Amino acid sequence: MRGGTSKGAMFLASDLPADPAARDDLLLRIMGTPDPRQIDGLGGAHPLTSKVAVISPSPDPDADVDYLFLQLGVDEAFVTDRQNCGNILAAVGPFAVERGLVEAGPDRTRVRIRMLNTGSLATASFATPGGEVDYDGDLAIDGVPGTAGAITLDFEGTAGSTAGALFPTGSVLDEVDGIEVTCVDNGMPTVLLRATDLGIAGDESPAELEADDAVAARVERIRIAAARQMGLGDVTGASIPKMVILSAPRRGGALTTRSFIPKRVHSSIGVLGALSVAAGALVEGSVARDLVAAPSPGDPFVVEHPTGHFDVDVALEGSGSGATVTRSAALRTARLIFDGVVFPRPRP
Ligand code: NQM
Repeated sequence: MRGGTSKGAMFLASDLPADPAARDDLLLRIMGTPDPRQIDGLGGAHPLTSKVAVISPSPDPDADVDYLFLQLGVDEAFVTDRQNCGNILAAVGPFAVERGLVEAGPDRTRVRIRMLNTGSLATASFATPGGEVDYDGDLAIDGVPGTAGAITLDFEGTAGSTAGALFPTGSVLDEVDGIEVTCVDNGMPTVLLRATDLGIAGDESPAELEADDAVAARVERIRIAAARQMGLGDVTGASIPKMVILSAPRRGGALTTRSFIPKRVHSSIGVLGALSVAAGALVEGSVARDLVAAPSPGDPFVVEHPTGHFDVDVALEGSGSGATVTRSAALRTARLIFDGVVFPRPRP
């Protein structure tokens, strides 16, 4: 399924081995990892298309289904549950209906999703006329051609869900490797930094940024150091925290962003990444203070990214590192692309 601006393989937990090592070995062979082209599997040769969701009925009375997100490497043989994915999340509600885990309503269906990677909750709501998921609609999201049916995602408990606090260093502004950063976790541990502090404009294309070895090395150095301050330990080889480079908005939004996730540069921005950017930029005194064009209360926070913009609805209460998140929501679309039997590559 496509979920937002990502694409992944969706599985019922009951169809996979219960043992995580056996499950991960199978998933690597299904997706064609390790191989830069993932030529012998379902993966699309980019981290954004090398994703898996594992879904099961939830034992939690607050949720209908459990969603475990797994990020697979492309050319490196790893499977990690250390990060969540809010784009693939958009496909979880429709998948739960398709597989009969949730009964669809006659017009719309709400699916409460426990996100096992972080323990936080999301409620997805989407059209199900006649009790069937309607993927069609008129919502365009940048990074995906055409339009599709809107899926609303409302989040609860995202603040600090991986790093323990919304501002995990205890401050909204820190200095790392000689430059100011803001470390924030509103569902995705994220380090915000200013493009000018890296000597770049901030609206470079993902390909230009990936080709700039000096910037990539500096960003990685800052990531490793900032992660320690965030209590994440040694993140060498880990896919969190994400690094988001900020500059002033170019097209009427709140900020321009370029996200290192963390090696490749995102062609748009993650959902939880964007919720974290908004929280970090809305708090007074963060690294975004002289860049952000903050929206009026009630208006969406418009995150500009390489292929357009992503509007999120984030509200904070309180100030400084004691601020709390009172609302986190976003609109996405998803699509069922293929339903069938996959034949994993045999073990070597
Ligand atoms: O932040 C990519 C994506 C993501 C994550 C990544 C995501 C999110 O866009 O919620 O969706 O940052 O690895 O798929």
